[in-house]
Amino acid sequence: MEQTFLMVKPDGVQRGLVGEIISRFERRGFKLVAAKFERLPDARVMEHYAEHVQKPFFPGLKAYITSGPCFLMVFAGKNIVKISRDMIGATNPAGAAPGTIRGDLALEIGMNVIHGSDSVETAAREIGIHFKPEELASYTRIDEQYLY
Ligand code: FUP
Repeated sequence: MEQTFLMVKPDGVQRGLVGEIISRFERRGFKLVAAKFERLPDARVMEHYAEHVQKPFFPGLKAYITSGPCFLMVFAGKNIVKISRDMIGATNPAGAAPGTIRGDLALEIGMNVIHGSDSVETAAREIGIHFKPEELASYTRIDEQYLY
């Protein structure tokens, strides 16, 4: 089954949104296969955001993402990469559709609550950056027969 990397950013953790966000993905039918709570080390931030390291917004992004603990997750399910990106909404919450996580819970691009992988290839890369293979659980959701 396809997997993706999702992360509640420090603003989401500090606003008490972790449960709400997990709940949206669980209720949609996706399976939580890994989760942990940690403050990201600088080296991991550089690796995760390698494509943005030279951008003018990177120093602010790095300060924000390391300002407190993040809640890191791997979720699995059919077409999860595309569907989770749709559920998260536009990068800039000002333009994110109502009903999306950012469209319902955020206002600013610099505090956009959640990260989600943008392709299947990126998801594999990001899961590998943040989780060891043995941290991913294997189990059956009791409602799987009603989802697929
Ligand atoms: P996304 O895939 O939605 O996380 O968006 P990007 O990879 O384009 O950007 C990563 C993070 O950088 C965003 F979540 C917010 C931040 N960012 C800014 O702060 N300013 C920008 O102009 C672009 C991105």
